[in-house]
Amino acid sequence: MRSHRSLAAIGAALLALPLLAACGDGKDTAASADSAKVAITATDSACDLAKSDFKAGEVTFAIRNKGDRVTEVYVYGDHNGAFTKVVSELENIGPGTTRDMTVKLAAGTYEIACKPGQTGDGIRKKITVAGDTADQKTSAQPSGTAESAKPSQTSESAYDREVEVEAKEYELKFEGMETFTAKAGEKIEFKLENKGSVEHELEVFGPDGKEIGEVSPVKPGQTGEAVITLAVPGTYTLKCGIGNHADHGMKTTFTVS
Ligand SMILES: [Cu+2]
Repeated sequence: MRSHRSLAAIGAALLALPLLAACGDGKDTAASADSAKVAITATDSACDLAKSDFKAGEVTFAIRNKGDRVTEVYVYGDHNGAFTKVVSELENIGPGTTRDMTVKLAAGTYEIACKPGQTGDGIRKKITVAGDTADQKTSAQPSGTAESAKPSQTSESAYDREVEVEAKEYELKFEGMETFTAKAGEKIEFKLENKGSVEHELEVFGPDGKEIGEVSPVKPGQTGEAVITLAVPGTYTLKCGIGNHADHGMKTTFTVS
């Protein structure tokens, strides 16, 4: 599996390089826009930031994946003394590609994580943001309707922590939930990594049996996520709603206390 994947990644990198070179000569790279961006260079073993001290406000990171594996970059804020609160994230950054992530940072300390292979805690770098917290009114943005209208599907919305779930065949199952528990009221990002060869999804049902959110179908090799608030205590169920996957084992439960 692994060797198959890295071959694919190398293939993608080889394909992407000439394309990138072509783009670089073009008009997209307007000097004015680029100078304001902060470069993050991600490889399979490093996560290099162009700088680590920032002023409060909006920051655009230009993330370059120089590794062989697909990567993702997270900005973590402090949650009860640990850097687990996701402030922003950008996933599925292919080898050889550069993508931008814009994030609004209030004063404080954060960790940037590059995650080669899109799994685990990642390679962490601490950053410091100085300045006024007064101009950081995240909840008072001008007519901020878009985010509040669909909180469960906004990938950039903040949440308390995440859980990684892997979908695999055969036999069909979800991995990663074995020790997962939560406290009522926690807002969790469910992240589904499809390590199989067919599409899977992740539906979450509350203790009353009603669906409270889902990760929409994810293609093989991709990841998808949904932020879901676990409002009440009880036993929750995770299910893949595709075909008869749930009946064949792609179903599990977890407890919220
Ligand atoms: Cu499935």
